[in-house]
Amino acid sequence: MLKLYHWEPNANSGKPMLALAEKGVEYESHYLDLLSFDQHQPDYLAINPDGTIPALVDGDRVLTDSTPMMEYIDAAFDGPSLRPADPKARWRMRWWMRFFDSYFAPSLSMIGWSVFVGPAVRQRDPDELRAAIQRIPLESRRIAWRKAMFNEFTPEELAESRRRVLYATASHGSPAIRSLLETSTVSIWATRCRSRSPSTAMITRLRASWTGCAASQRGRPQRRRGRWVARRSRPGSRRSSADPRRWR
Ligand SMILES: N[C@@H](CCC(=O)N[C@@H](CS)C(=O)NCC(=O)O)C(=O)O
Repeated sequence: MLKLYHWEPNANSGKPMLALAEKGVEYESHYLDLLSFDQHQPDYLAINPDGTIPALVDGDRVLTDSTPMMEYIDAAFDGPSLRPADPKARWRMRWWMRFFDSYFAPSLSMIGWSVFVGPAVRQRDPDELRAAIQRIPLESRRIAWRKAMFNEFTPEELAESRRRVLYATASHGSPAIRSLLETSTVSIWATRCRSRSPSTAMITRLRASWTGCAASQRGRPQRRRGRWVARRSRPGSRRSSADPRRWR
């Protein structure tokens, strides 16, 4: 069965999760806790040596990078087509994904690292954090984690990220972007996503399986026997076709 190694259903992990939900494809979910650095552990690096999430395993093929991963999911499996057939609309789809991956997402991500990821881990033992940084395979990620952990993003870096996020999401971008935003704003897109039942059902199910875990961490997915499983699974089981809570 298809295996997806992922974090929460947001950002890069959310992309294949939404595509799989829309296609109605079952998969085995392997949750990695990004804040526990599961993605830098040897058993996951054996799957994706970059140590980033998500990774999709289909037979003997490991697929990384969430955007081509979504295109793969759409092309490889039955179900509703997720990409437009019209060449101009397909160009626009790819334009958006490229814009998102190369411009918008890194900026949004820096803000996320600064206001959420960094503060979430910063109170831990600094030696433990430095050791965690040493285990990160990609230099660019070692730098990003160090800046997040030790609050080292400069005001200039953060200001530029905020400017880019505003430019990408507000309606006062360049004329070219404005013309795209008029018909395809991020908010219209998000609203459409939320109104689609397969996507909403996926997110609702996921959140429900972790309800009440924020304060106590109880019910939080955890690594067990080297596998990423939902804590509420039957002992020894993973989310799979044998599991009544399988994700479809
Ligand atoms: N280009 C990759 C980027 C993946 C990526 O940056 N994932 C983030 C989570 S959204 C990650 O793994 N962060 C943890 C880390 O770098 O240690 C993709 O699109 O999948």
